[in-house]
Amino acid sequence: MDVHTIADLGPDERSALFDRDAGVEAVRDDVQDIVSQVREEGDVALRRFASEFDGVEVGNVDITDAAERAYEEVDDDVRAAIEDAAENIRAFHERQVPEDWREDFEGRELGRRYRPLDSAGVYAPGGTAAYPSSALMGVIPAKVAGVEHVAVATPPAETVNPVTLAAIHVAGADAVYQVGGAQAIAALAYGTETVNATDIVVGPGNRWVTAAKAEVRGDVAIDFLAGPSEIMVVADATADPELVAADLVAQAEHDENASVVAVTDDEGVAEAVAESVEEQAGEREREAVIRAALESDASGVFRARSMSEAVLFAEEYAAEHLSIQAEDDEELLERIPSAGSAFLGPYSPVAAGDYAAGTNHVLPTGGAARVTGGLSVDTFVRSTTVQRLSEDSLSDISETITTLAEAEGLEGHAESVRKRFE
Ligand code: HSO
Ligand code: ZN
Repeated sequence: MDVHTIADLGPDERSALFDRDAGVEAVRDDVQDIVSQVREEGDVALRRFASEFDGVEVGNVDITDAAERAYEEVDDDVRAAIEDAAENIRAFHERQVPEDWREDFEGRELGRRYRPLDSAGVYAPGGTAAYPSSALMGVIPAKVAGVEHVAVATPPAETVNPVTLAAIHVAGADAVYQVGGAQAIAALAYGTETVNATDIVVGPGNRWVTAAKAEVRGDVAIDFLAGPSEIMVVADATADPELVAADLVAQAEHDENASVVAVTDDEGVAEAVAESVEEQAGEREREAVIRAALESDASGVFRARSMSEAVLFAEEYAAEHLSIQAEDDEELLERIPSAGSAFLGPYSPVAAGDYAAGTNHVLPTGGAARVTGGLSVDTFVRSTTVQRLSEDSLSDISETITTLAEAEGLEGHAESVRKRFE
């Protein structure tokens, strides 16, 4: 992995780093076609796509029972790990449940009320990118929020990944369907004979899944359009280069298109991280994927002239995962408002958040952390504002209302207030 100097970066190099996207443009036409076939033909289309894309002749699209069986059948240590992780994820998300409130604002009783969405659809990727952990991350926040009907879609296979199914079961999903790709998103958004339509569709997936979420957005809610995984490590002279490198390699392992970046003001650390990354990459089973990600223009070790320059660089990048390996980590974090999830100190590898710390790993990529956070209980609740005004408190603001209403030419609005005092 190359060491670059921030001050020397040209416009193309900056663009490769800062203009990351999910690459959905290329598949948009195909995805539109898939979505409309699912809307028109329902289950028939789902079975046809399963045969065509997954090479599987699907009988029952609904495999909710199989999830329960998988739970019984997976190895004891795997079942225990799923349960342990689920417990930590549940505890962290329970802390997020918002409470209704009412307060007096000079006689106006105002408040907010929160209620869960009625239903949610969670996509759990399959194939080589089957992540049982992502099933936990999608379903648990929805159930903790109080969503009554949570459905999971996961790609069909001769035997659907039992660990994923067990995780779906532990997370408490109400229905499981074997359907993958863009057709899964369409089914969850619009429903078929078998699949119930849901109010919101969430979860990570490949380009087809992401393009389909862009397509159905508006008809249903979605979380966000997640692209390839990313990490930004901000390190000072006190950082352990081997640990920094290990986190970069771990993230690179996900995807050839992953973007893995470290920034430091220390030349020795920069060189040592770059060296250690090469060494560790060679020791990993997924070396080819890792090397492809490391060699991408969106990855690298970057030398800053100061930690202030490093912080500005990290803020501009707006990483999905921000790791800070530095003495003043809290102070540096304070100066980087844009990040999906922050990992502080030498004992907080990103992998902890990926699986079992309790935080959510479905996070905004491609700079979306500038405007949004990751999946949380908030994703699955709607809020209602509530008001009850007393006679006096309405009288207090009646002039303000009628003056503004008349300025807008809305006499009926003004009259609706005046009538109360006739
Ligand atoms: N780092 C990935 C999540 C994941 N890691 C799943 C392992 N399994 C994106 O946040
Ligand atoms: Zn990961």
